[in-house]
Amino acid sequence: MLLKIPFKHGSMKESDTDKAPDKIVEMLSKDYEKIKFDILDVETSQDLIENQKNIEEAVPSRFFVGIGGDHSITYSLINGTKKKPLLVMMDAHPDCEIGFDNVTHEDFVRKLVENQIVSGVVFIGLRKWSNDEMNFIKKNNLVFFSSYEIMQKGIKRVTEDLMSLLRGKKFYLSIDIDGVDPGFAPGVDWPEPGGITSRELLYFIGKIKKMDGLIGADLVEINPEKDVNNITVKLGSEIIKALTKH
Ligand SMILES: [Mn+2]
Repeated sequence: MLLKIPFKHGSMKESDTDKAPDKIVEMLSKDYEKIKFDILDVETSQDLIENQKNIEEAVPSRFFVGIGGDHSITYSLINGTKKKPLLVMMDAHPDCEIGFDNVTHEDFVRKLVENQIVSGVVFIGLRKWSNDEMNFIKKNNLVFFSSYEIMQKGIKRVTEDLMSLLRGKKFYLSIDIDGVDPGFAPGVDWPEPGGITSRELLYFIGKIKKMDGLIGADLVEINPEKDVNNITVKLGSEIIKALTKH
């Protein structure tokens, strides 16, 4: 089941990530594989509290994939599962900043940990963080595989290491498209050079998807207005296919 969540007000600057769900679903409908998806349009609101409530209530008990929108929606999606999973997050940034009252795409991971909505966090592909964020990661024993470590060990080895860490656990997979190198995914608001390739990401998802503990997933932060030749939207549609493949 796909949940379209065109919400962008968890972003700290003007953004067009709200246009991504329609673009990705349109791309999927043109795909020669002609896969049929069960799609739910989640009603979004500029009232942040109401918006969170709408997302939480839309979360089904079976496996789902949320399509954002900015990364703040992950907070409500995980809260809506009521399963306190481990969060596995592909991202260039850890999104653990301090200092916002509302849940934003810069601090939602800190809030997920502090409010005990997740049992822990494993970051994949990190390469840009502040001192506050790294202090928080260390203090809370959050695990991370930086993009540098992925280069050194190779995606296969890192995926195997992650899978042994996840065995027997309930987990949720969140994919911020900026975890991928902007050369492969240019349609983002915060490009960070030095990321993994789109091939590495699709390999990673293919392996992780087969694990029993995966309860839900999301794909966020694609900005179609900044895309080049639909590369990022197309990658987004391949990610959705990989996440929903049986
Ligand atoms: Mn993010």
